[in-house]
Amino acid sequence: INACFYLFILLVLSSCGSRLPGSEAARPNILFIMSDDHAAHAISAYGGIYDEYAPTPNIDRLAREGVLFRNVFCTNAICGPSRAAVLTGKYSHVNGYYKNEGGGQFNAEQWTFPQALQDNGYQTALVGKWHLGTEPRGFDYFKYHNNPGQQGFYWDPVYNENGKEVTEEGYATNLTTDFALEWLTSQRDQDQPFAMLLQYKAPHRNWEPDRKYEDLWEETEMPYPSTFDDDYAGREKTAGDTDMTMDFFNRKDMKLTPPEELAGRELRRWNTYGNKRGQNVKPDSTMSDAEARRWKYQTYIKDYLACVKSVDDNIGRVLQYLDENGLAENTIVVYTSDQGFYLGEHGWFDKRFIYEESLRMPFLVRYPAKVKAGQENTDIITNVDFAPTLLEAAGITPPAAVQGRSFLANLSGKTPQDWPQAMYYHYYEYPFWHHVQPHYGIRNDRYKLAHFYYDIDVWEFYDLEKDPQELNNAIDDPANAAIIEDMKTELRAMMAHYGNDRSLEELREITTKDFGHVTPA
Ligand code: SGN
Ligand code: CA
Repeated sequence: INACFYLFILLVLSSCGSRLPGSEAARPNILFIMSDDHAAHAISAYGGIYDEYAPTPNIDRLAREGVLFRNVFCTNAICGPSRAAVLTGKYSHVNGYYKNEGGGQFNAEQWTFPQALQDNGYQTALVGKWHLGTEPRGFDYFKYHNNPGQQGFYWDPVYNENGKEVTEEGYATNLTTDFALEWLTSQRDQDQPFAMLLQYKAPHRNWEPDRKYEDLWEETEMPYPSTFDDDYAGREKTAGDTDMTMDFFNRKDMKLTPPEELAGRELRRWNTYGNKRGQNVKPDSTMSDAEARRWKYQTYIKDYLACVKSVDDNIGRVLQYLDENGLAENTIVVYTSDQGFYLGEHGWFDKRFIYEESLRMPFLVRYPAKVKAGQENTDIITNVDFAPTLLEAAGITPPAAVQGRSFLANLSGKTPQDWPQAMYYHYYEYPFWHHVQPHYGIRNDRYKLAHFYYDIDVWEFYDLEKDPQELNNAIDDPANAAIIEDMKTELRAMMAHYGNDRSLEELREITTKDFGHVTPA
């Protein structure tokens, strides 16, 4: 009887072991899913003009079962810099990775949150897009897109798998998920908590859908955003002078078929260089410019949303895997994207600007063990806050040099009294790609102030309550003078606080400088 009793006690203890606070087993798993260029307004849980055509039921499930964040913003809305900020919890001017083009390589010696998790007993893995040049550190396993430039291929992608180059056959979004699930199933140490970065190439340019989704909306005309025909009045030198309009889609983006006689170098040129400044790719020469513009938008948005559909399907696979393996309860699932994106708003594609569509990152968290389902949060949060938050959930204190702040309490509706009311933004890359002037700025819950400074000197101010689409630069409106003055002061204070109160001359040098290559460690 005694032996039976002890066995019984032992069984009870081991079965509730995973819930004992503070014990090793209670630490949550972390599944950080990040796609590339996925705008919040292309997720049905956020609401947008595409919801009825292209819903995202699996991402929406995270909103239903967790928290949807409305005001998560990117501190520098471009791929590599955003990823570096996420990993280090620090702004570009501190982590050193300012730009993609001429940005050099990420200094992999520096502190990152996956490294901290690994040092603290987590099993760590990275699958999919990395895009930082240097070899990832702090991962027990990695398999990342490794074609030149590390943007990743949609079809038959090349990966670096723990130092070995492999080409895999198939569609990247599906494959990346396969590899993630394989590692979760059979390669990790099941006795330790895991932290996985699952990072999709999709829906990045040039928006190649899976075969089964290629003709999904052939018969449909997708709706146009209300600012599609923006004439940039009052913003001629900023919004009005970019390489982000429909004119800058190339033939490959538009999936045009090359003439049969082309081969070799000619063929490659035809595909890639269809978008010299001002050149207008058209499917046939009889189309008017206005018709061509609409045709291009339709081609673009359908391909983009089809790529998103595969991302959503694959998130469904991952969530099902967690369900079937008893992992859902104690795993923190995050879904986000490296920045937002323009889906025809202001007549654009791409990102970079402090304006809403690219500034906002989708951000959803599900953590059933500790976080109530079905919440929405509107606190102003940025991508440097992710690292400290995930670490706090894992019971790890980040070093003081980390600039972000944990919003773990905010997940349960307990936003600290002194939570920041505004965020600081800074974009540096120019003129490639897309010709967006470097600028910095501040956004609070109602207003936005930005200074574009590279070869222009333009301030912009938007009252998001009166002008949510940011069509009216109200910098000279005397009614705003006092608010603008206050915000300039606050912006300067924030730049000093984060350690970026450099002169314009010094800032311009960052844009001009080719950071070259940091020798991989
Ligand atoms: C490529 C794209 C650009 C895109 C950058 C940055 N050109 O250079 O359109 O802005 O990536 O994207 S492409 O013709 O090669 O597709 S990011 O996601 O890495 O920031
Ligand atoms: Ca991106």
